[in-house]
Amino acid sequence: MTAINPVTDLSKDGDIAVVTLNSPPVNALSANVRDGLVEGFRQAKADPSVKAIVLICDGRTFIAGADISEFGGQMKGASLFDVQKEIEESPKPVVAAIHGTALGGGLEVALCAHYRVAVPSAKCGLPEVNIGLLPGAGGTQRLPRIAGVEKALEMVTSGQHVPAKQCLEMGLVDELAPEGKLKETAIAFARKCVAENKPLKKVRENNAKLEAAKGHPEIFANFRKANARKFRGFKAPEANIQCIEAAVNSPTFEEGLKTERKLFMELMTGDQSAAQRYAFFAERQANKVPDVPDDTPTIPIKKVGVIGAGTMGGGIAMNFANAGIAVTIVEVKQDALDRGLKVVRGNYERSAKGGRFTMDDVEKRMGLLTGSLKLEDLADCDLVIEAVFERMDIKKDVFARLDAIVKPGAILASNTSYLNVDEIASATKRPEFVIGLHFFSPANVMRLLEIVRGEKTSKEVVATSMKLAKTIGKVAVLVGVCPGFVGNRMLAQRTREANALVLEGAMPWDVDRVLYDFGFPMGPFAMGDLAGLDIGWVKENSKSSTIREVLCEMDRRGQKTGAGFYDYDENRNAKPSPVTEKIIADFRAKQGINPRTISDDEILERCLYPMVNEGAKILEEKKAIRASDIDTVWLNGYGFPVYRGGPMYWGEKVGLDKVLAGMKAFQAKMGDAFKPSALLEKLVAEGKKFGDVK
Ligand code: 3H9
Repeated sequence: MTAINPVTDLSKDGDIAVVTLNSPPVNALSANVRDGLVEGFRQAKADPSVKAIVLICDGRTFIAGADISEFGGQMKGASLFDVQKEIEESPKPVVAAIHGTALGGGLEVALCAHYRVAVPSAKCGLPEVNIGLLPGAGGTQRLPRIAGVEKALEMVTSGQHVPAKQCLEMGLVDELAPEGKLKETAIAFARKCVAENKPLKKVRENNAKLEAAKGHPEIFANFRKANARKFRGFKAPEANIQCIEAAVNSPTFEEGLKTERKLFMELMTGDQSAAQRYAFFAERQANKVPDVPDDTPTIPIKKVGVIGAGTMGGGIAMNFANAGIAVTIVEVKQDALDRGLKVVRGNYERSAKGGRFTMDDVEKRMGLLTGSLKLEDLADCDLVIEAVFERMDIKKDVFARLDAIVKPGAILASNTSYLNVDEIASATKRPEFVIGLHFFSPANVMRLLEIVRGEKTSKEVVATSMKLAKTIGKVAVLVGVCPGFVGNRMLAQRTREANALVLEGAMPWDVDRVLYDFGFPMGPFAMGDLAGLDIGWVKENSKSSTIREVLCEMDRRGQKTGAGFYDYDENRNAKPSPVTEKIIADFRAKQGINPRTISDDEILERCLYPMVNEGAKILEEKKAIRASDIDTVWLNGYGFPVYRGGPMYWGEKVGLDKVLAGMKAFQAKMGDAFKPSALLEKLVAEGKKFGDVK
């Protein structure tokens, strides 16, 4: 074995050379990796005793892509194209051996090998679109040549990781290796190439699948149309489509590559990709808790209890069953329990019908769920999560009872979205085992989990919760105890301003349109209609004191009643409502408000600047570890457009000085709801950014 450089080795198995990469954590194509590959292949090719070459990776995965952290900086060493040329033009057959994931630049390297062998658990994909990019090393030109135009369009615009078996079917992989036997299988395959004198297949020369799409521009038109909603606001999907179009319509492979290069550079230097790359690293950074090191002991979680079988409780339970963890769901009444389990089954069956898993899997998952009417049945759980009514006295009562029932050493968690976790913990004799696990609705779908660390929560319980979040596929963000935590606390600012704007002269659909155009999936009023305007509304106490109350009193309770802020047709399409308009006009008149014209800019600034300001307060009070954690909350739980990076990132893009000046101007006109946070003032005075806050 020869060490080519610190991350690359060259060894031989008879007449087969093996180039092995070992660059943890994911063998990303950093300068060292690129240099090692070029040199490794040069030496293997120069050795006359070598007849074929295998490229394989150590560690948990094949190459997971270009090194994203290098983007935007000065590139050093060999280029990715140099690497590809060494491989593709090799006069000796090259076999790529894939395990883990071959992603982005990693798959683009593998596509330059003459053959590919993979273990069944491996996955291949071009996920660049998720960081606002396109595959910039020939991926958009080679993939349609091997997988066909339709499949390629789907893969590059979704970024999906395709399982090896499907890759085999579409020709992306030539042979499957038994699990754990990748290296020997790839070497045997290479030997077969030599023995049978197999051709040195170059994907770039294979045009048959492109020919089939030539003269059919409707393939692209239809694809664009079918995905218009999904791609709204994003630049990268369209650029990816244009590259595949170029693969079909360019006279040569090289011409197609030129289009790919041009569009790649446009995206790479653009704002959207910068924001999406930031979001990628922010999400991973959120896993790191400075005073809870990686080696903190964790509590094994084998059995989970969930209290409440409503939408929230059922959704929470599904997360654990999906991960193979047994769950006991406790309800007060049998019919509520039956109803809850029926909804869960219905959700699973829908997923199975959609092809996400088999009916066997439905039964497996349902088999992990046990219903009960007795809290006592939670005694041997390792973690119990309550999702009961959001009232402190009820929560405290449940926790006191749980404390007496559930075995010592088990974690007691609250799904509260707002209440004081320390006060809840005070109802128990084990406050160090109490934590907030704030799931977002629908809990089986939404990726965000706010983990609320109480004053006394132990490090083990924090570490266990963070690890568990990963097991159940959630993006976890650790937050501190304060009303509404990070997400809802900032949302309250936006909600207040959205309502105030309507009182002052805007219409709900004006506010919604501005926020929708900004990139949110829907505005606050459409959202209210969807969720139901009567959440938290009590008929007996209703005094027509807000427009929302008036709407509820008129039985305009949102989509479910066919009317709320908007009117809805039978397909739930929303239309601005003349009834609501009149309600608003009457309400303003009663309050003596003279409506004024409000600009779109004011709507946006009024809704978003106070959120940035509140985020600054959250940082100041150390209720979030870092600004990027706040962004991660908003990107994954509240539909903040990822191509704008999150509210804190966006605030910096706008300019913190501009946000501060805006807040001051609003404060002068409208009072102290707009009082700038001390941190915002300080950062602007010192010319610093949120990232500088330690
Ligand atoms: C590209 O290839 C462009 C080319 O087409 C053209 C170029 C000209 N770079 O996610 P994890 C780090 S664009 C740098 O927690 P998992 C990550 O930050 C790229 N670092 O693990 C984390 O670091 P830390 C296309 C990377 O097992 C650690 O690795 N490829 C990269 O849950 C572990 O990550 C992609 O977009 C990278 N490419 O998931 C794939 N990837 O420990 C992006 C990871 O310090 N990566 N890191 O926090 C992924 O999707 C997942 O990381 C993966 C593993 C599925 C691979």
